[in-house]
Amino acid sequence: MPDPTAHDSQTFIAHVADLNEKEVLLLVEERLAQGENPLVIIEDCQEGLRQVGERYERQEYYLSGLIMGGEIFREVMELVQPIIQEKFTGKESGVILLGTVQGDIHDIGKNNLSMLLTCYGFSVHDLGVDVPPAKFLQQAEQVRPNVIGLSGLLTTSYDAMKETIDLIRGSEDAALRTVPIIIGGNQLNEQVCQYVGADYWLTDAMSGVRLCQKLLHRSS
Ligand code: B12
Repeated sequence: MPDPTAHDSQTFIAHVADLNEKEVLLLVEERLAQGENPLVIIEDCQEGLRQVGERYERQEYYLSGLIMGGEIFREVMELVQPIIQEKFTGKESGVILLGTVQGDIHDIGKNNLSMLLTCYGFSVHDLGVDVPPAKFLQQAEQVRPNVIGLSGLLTTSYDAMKETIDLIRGSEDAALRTVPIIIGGNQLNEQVCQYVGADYWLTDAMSGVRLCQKLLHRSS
């Protein structure tokens, strides 16, 4: 049977890719009013931004297009966040250390993950963007997280991820030598995961929440 929301999704994604801010926000309001899952709206927005990125690569958009895309996503998040906070709750008790690696300032996806983890009850230490490997290590030693999440969207971020993970794995603190490390970002794959020495790689935030839940229940 055809999915009745498929048409809405396609129109919405096209408006995000075309950077039609007004239409995007109107459609978000409509979709929320129809009771649609806010996570699906975020997924569609992510796909729209992926297409913005492709247009930038083809030189159909300039840097301003990426900036505008980011701004539209921020505005969409303002609309969906209250509903997510109401709908998705939990009583998890683990500590997650999170940050975007050195040289990379993309934080929309990381912030999204941070918000979802917080909704589920995790205690999130978010170090922000452009985080040097030494700062990750120092904070990890201080916070003693159950899971570490590194975000990165640039291909040049892989070396920063590797450096960060090498440093954490070489720590004198035995717990940090085995703490689960997840890398996240749109462009990742198994090869990158192996290259940087992470335990897991993911391309969406909700899977990140589920994985943290699984890892914590396994260790408790
Ligand atoms: C918006 C955007 C920007 C904005 C970022 C604003 C911000 N505050 O983040 C601005 C304008 C600043 C920007 C700058 C640049 N950008 Co940019 N940007 C994008 C764009 C269009 C969307 C990114 C985004 O926010 N997506 C939406 C979010 C929700 O998706 P996400 O980040 O993937 O996150 C999801 C998952 O990946 C996951 N996740 C993310 N992190 C983590 C972490 C963990 C632990 C887990 C579990 C999950 C997880 O959860 C999220 C939600 O489900 C992408 C295109 C794309 N394909 O993604 C290009 C893109 C990433 N940018 C790119 C480039 C080239 C740049 C610049 C170098 C441009 C320039 N010439 O200056 C600079 C780099 C600046 C820097 N040093 O970091 C390229 C990278 C190419 C490459 N191979 O390296 C891309 C792919 C565009 C393209 N196709 O060419 N960019």
